[in-house]
Amino acid sequence: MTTRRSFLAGAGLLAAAGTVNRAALAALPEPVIQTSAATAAPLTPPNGRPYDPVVTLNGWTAPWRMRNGVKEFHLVAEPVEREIAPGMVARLWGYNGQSPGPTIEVVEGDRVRIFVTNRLPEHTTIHWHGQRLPNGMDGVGGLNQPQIPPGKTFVYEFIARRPGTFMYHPHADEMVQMAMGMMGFWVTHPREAHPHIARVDRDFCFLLNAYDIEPGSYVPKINTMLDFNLWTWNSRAFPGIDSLNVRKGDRVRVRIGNLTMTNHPIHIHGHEFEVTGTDGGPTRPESRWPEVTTDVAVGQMRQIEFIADEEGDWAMHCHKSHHTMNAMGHDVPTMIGVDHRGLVEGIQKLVPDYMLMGERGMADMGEMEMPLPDNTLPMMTGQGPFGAVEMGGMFTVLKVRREQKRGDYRDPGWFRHPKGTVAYEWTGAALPEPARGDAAGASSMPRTAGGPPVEMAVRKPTGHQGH
Ligand SMILES: [Cu+2]
Repeated sequence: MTTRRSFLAGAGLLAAAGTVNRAALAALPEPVIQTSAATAAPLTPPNGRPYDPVVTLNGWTAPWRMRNGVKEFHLVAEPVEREIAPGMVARLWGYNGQSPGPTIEVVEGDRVRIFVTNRLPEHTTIHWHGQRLPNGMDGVGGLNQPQIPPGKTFVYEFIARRPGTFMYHPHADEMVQMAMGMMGFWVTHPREAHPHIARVDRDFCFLLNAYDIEPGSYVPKINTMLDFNLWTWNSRAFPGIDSLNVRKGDRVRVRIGNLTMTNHPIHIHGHEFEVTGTDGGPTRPESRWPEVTTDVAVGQMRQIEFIADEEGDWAMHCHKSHHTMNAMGHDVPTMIGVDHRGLVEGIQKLVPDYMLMGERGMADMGEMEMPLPDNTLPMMTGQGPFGAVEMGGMFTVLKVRREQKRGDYRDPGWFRHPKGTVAYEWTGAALPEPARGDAAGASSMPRTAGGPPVEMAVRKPTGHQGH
């Protein structure tokens, strides 16, 4: 983590010239700027009430300054560079050097003061999604407060009244500012043992977001409503999303918020979980049931919990298959089963790089070295111990290990499967050839005796007869 001391350089010069009230200068906490997209270690609270801190996937928690019993944070809304995955950087808007901004962690009952400095080229606000707070602190520009003009700093102050899972984002020029990546996570920990909030061994959080960035370019298209091409968790796409590394037997919580324009059914392999909370608060235990997929709708947050009792490398992903792909996946025709022998060779005489995609499915694309424009991710990518992992986008791995130490979040590497526990090739007697071909509709629909062969009449659409 780097602290950009130069941020206040302007004010520092003024101070040196003796023209600034030192008390006023001291009143603004120095913003902490993050330049890396790595997952930071959990931030153990240095003061205030104790709590078990969260881990933000490919993110970090904002440090605070305790001042007369108030937790003071400083968020700087500014243009940032975010590595979406190795090989691609996006020019986004965010907070304190990254998109999303830092996670804010406080304790139920804390008085919180957040300084928000606007370094964007247009005005902004911050809305504290899900919080109980005075109406004038809710951050809807024009409705509850004047917009924060570029260059100005506003102060939000309220008591974190309700423990739970929240997020923050602008409520000013929302379509643009959220399409550009302005958002962050907020966790309010319970102040004491809570009947509906378990203590957990690992507590992860991330936001679902999406971008439309043309291959080879850097800035998202901000008018896109549906046709996004980068489906991300905390502005990272697989294989750029870190794995969730846990110890066998851990009680694991994952908090997820959705700031995209569509729903995401989040699926975990090898375990069942329960939804233990939403942005409305902890769910009552009698309302919970086991799931392996939970849908997180637009503007919703879900907090899921499970015991990680199966060792291995377990996929964790959005179950919409288009959301586990990166850019350029949309305009490809379906070519499965189309016979185009000779065609590619013919075209390659004219266009040496030409290749036809998808003749036998699209799995080849995971391994193919295709010429790509600069600053673009392959459609699906990532290497596993058995070869290419044909995924991109909203995909990562839950790594459950017996030998992972308590509090150790480091990646343990690939799982070493015990002998005889991996799917294997059958090498016994071959099966007979399947009987097919002479029955209409294939073997599951044998043709009944008698009757004429089936014929299909195809009629051209009206208006296109052409003669
Ligand atoms: Cu999805």
